[in-house]
Amino acid sequence: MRLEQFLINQREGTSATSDVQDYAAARENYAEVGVDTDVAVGTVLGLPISVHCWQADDVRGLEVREGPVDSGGIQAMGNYPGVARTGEQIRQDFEQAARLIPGALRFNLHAMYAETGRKPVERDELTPEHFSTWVDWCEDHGWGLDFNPTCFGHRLAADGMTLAHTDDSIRQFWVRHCLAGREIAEGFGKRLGSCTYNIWIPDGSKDATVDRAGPRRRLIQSLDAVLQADFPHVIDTVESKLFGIGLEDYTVGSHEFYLLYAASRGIGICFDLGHYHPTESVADKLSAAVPFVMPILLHISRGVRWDSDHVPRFSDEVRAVCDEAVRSGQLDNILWATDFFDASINRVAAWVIGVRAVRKALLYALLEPWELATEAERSGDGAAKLALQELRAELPFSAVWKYACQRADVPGGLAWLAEIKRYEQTVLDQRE
Ligand code: RNT
Ligand code: ZN
Repeated sequence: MRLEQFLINQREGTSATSDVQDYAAARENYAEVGVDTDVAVGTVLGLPISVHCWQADDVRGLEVREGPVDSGGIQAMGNYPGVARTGEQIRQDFEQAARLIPGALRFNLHAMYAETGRKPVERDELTPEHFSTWVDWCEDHGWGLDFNPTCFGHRLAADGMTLAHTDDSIRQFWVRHCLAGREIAEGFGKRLGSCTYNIWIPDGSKDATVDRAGPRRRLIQSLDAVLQADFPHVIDTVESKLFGIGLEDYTVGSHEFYLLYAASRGIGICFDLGHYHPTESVADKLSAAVPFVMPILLHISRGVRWDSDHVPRFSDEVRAVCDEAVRSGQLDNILWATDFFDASINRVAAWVIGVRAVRKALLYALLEPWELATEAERSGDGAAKLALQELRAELPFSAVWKYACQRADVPGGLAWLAEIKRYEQTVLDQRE
């Protein structure tokens, strides 16, 4: 079958009666293994996923700069047409994506998406007014809003150091920026409930680092200064990283550094799926960290060979993280967010694929016959445990997913892709 015809068929879909019958049968199958599908669907649709704004424009931001665009710290690869260039276009694209993603959403904004009219505004002078359009828009759509300081892509970050900089005036600039950001986050939180404020910095060095302690001491000082004020509506988190391009030898904010910093200061931690050694399991970190550090913010990403920020899929890694989040009974202490930027494919489709994959993996986790498997594990019946894990792949998951999509009033199957194609032709292709 040709792709075009296939997509038309998908849009027309199966009959609603057969979907209802499929779900009824699936619900019985799952009940036999002790799983209540109605509860799982209700839970999964209620879990907010905070979707990053930066997939829309390849992490360019909206800053009005006097000089040339400053690069450094982060890079998106590809030049697929239709990239959003204004706040208006980002909002339009996300509204389109959101129509195709089931369940509760939040939006996740970086400071460099300030809308300052035509005026250049330095990052340490940003105020809540520069983001008022974003907050109003989120409120109108019933989405929460999260925030991040932008400590990259700036002339004062060009040498790869920000909050850990040796030059005190540069370090103070970034402290002021992060403080201004927290105040903005407090405004978002006050208005919409709460706001996660995640600090990631690129700081590191390329080779043969001889002073690893100094930058870490300075980072502690900077973070303490940033976190001093009490902002009750802000959930503070810090995000570690293994390395950056051009900063391969040393990362100031390493995993140990931030995990211990967060534990000692009573703030949250962010685990990004692309920020560890390729065989290291983020899933296993959840139950290890959560007794000491809460909440855990997850940046769901997909590294291919390295921290490449590919679009997440319903992959072993994502499923393992979701399984662990559910199994550990810690869903209340885990915040779900996405973080990827693929500029080589339709960017709205990238959002839809990535966020649907996370939601799908969460539903898959909620449908695990976990009670039976733990009974097998506790009684030492390893074979039964393994067999139950295998049985998951034989249960009618797709009928439940389809039902969840229906309940959320978004298309199941690939019907959404036809929508994206239409949007590409009518909107994205018209952009220069
Ligand atoms: C970078 C971190 C960070 C960024 C965003 C843009 O490696 O993952 O989360 O992707 O802040
Ligand atoms: Zn991240």
